[in-house]
Amino acid sequence: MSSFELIYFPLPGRGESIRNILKYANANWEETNPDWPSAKSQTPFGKLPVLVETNSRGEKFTLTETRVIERYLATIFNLYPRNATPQTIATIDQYRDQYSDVFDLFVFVNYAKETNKQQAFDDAARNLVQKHEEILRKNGSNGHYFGGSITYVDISAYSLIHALKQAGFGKEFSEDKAPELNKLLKTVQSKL
Ligand SMILES: N[C@@H](CCC(=O)N[C@@H](CS)C(=O)NCC(=O)O)C(=O)O
Repeated sequence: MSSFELIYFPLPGRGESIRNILKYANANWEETNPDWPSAKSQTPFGKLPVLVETNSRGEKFTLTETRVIERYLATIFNLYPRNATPQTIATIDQYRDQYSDVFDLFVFVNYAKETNKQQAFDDAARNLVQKHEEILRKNGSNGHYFGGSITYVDISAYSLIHALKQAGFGKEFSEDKAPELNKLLKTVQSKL
């Protein structure tokens, strides 16, 4: 049985989906908030989050890149559908990656204070909501992206939308504009 250390800043950001996947999977994990930037040179690529897995023999496996970490955890904790085809896996990853476009723009506006990117954020968020509402409706309006149970994209979407709402960037994700996504938020929240 492995244990996990998530190294990240003490804020939702890119770490929240990893936290929630570990939490949902009932993993043995802890979080470390390093001194930054002094700890930067000790990370593999100078960026956070970093995940360190220690297996039962004490061997360590270190991984960085948010979405790669999410997919790795989804693979080992069965958060892809059972017997998923490569096409299903790619489709689920595709839904997840679309959030990155929106989240990167959020980072520019909220942290780098590039306010000229606000319009691009609003447009990307509106576009994502429109497309993803349709995907969720086609799956039966059951609060999941795929089938009738949680896959990791449900948890990632929940975590990222939650982080956007908390930071005051939730306008496009309101109940009236995004009823299906809000159903997903409630579904995931009830299972965490
Ligand atoms: N492509 C990377 C980007 C990671 C990233 O930009 N992390 C930020 C925090 S959210 C960071 O480490 N910033 C501190 C720095 O660059 O010194 C990922 O998705 O994980």
